[in-house]
Amino acid sequence: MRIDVLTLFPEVFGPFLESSIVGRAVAAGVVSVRCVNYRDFTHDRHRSVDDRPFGGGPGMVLRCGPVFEAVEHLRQERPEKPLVVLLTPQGEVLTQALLAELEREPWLVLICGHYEGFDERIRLGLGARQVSIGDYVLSGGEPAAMVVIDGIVRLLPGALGHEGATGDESFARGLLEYPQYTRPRDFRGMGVPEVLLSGDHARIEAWRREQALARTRQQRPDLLGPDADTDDRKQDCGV
Ligand code: 6GU
Repeated sequence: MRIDVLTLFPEVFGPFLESSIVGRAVAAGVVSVRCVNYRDFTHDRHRSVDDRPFGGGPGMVLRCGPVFEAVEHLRQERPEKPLVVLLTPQGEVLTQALLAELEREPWLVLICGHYEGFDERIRLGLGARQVSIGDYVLSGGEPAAMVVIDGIVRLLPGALGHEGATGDESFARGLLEYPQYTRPRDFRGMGVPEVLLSGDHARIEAWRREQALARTRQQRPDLLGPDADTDDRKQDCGV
């Protein structure tokens, strides 16, 4: 998979792209990520990427020119069309389902915004999909682009090293994860649930399902939907 990131701050992606799962996937050629500074596609003396909004009001708006030219520059390199994603708090909120959809794209161009927003013609003219990472406002789209890249890369075949692991995650099934323990059995007086030491796989499986559901009910009842307490719904969740 190929991901191009259009950003005014390419330097903030360095350590992120070199570390952990993402770093390994990049090194292994599972994904290729390139950062392009769209300020390089300005033609004025001040290299300006923003301007005041028509109609007045506070803040500045990202101009069309540099962003269009940067995307056109990238598109010259390949015959296919990339999926263009604008990172903006106005977008569709990112979920595991959306990550799974994006993972199937061979080529993504992620555009990080700044200032008060994008000129609307960027979205319209580039046919871009808008994505937000949650209901809060960041000063720029770069952290959101890293969230999207991390979430996609770990789904790519060959990225995690233990295939099949991601499909089994409880988020993929609409539930939070069950509690996990590792050695030692006693840590400062805190023990481990007996069932996990029992070696009884059926009991362990049942306990984990029960814990995942109880946790989801307590922390994120919204994931269970409005009928969370009915037996039907429990069956839908696979518990
Ligand atoms: Cl994608 N960008 C910005 N600037 N703020 C956000 C966001 C994106 N998602 C949530 N807040």
